[in-house]
Amino acid sequence: MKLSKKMLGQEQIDFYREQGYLIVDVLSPDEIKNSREIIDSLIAPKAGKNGRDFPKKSSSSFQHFGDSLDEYGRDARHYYFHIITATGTQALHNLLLHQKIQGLVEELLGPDLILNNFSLLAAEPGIRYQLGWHRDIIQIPEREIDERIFSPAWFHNNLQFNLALNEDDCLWAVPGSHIRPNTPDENAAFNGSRHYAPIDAQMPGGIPIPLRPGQAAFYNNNLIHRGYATTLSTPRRTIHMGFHSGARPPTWHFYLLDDKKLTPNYLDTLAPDIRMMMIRYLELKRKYPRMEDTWPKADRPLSEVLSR
Ligand SMILES: O=C(O)CCC(=O)C(=O)O
Repeated sequence: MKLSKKMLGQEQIDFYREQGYLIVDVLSPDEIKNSREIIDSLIAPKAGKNGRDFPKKSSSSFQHFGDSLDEYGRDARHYYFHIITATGTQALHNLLLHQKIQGLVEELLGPDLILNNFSLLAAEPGIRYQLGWHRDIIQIPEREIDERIFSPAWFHNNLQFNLALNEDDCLWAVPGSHIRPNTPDENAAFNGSRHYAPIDAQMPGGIPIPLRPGQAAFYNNNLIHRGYATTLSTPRRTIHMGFHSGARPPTWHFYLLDDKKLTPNYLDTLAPDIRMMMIRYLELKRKYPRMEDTWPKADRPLSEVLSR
């Protein structure tokens, strides 16, 4: 499925390993226009023209539950849609088979990609978006977070990326933080939480990762990162995807995709390649049914989790 030619130089791969993120030009102008039109047909008619037109003020939603497409624009907030099984989104499935995307993810992560997240991040101009600084370890109970997963010894079998269809400067990150535990200053900013820092926390070393239309920021989601914009000036239309390599056991992110929605009726609506992708997901879910087994336990060697 991927291009046979390598797309990344060693310098870019080293940058990704050391800094935890990498920005790459991915989509052509036609692909950007096409995806934007599909998304606008799904959500724009229901949105206010401008953040001030929204009926009520509200901050961002809790991303992991996901919003429903037909609710877009009800509140003055940023929306997070899980779109793989949402009605009417099939026209966007070409992005799941995009050769350059597949090739880049394989070069950064490994072979035999399994999708675990296909979402849309959207908001209108005028919206304030504030998601606290975090690592994507929300699924792990705070007392079970083992800092060995923030080290080069841990192969983090997950990669996620933001693919911007408009200018997007909402993603922020602390480069290099994915392979080391929090510093004392970062712990102070987290203010006692091992999940989310308070919304107004100043995170030392945090930088914006701005994207132009068509660019993707690939990132290791053990990185300390956040979504943040004081006031959006451009509509946010960003595709967000996560993969892991089927060559190794999955991480807790694998369970973000709701397999209960992958019913035989739903699978029948899919093009053959996408159906196969979902069937591979279901097969792996049968092999690794329990999310709680995916993170190391403090009293056990890392190899026990890695060699499952
Ligand atoms: O780009 C964003 O809004 C941040 C997304 C994020 O923090 C996440 O998916 O974990």
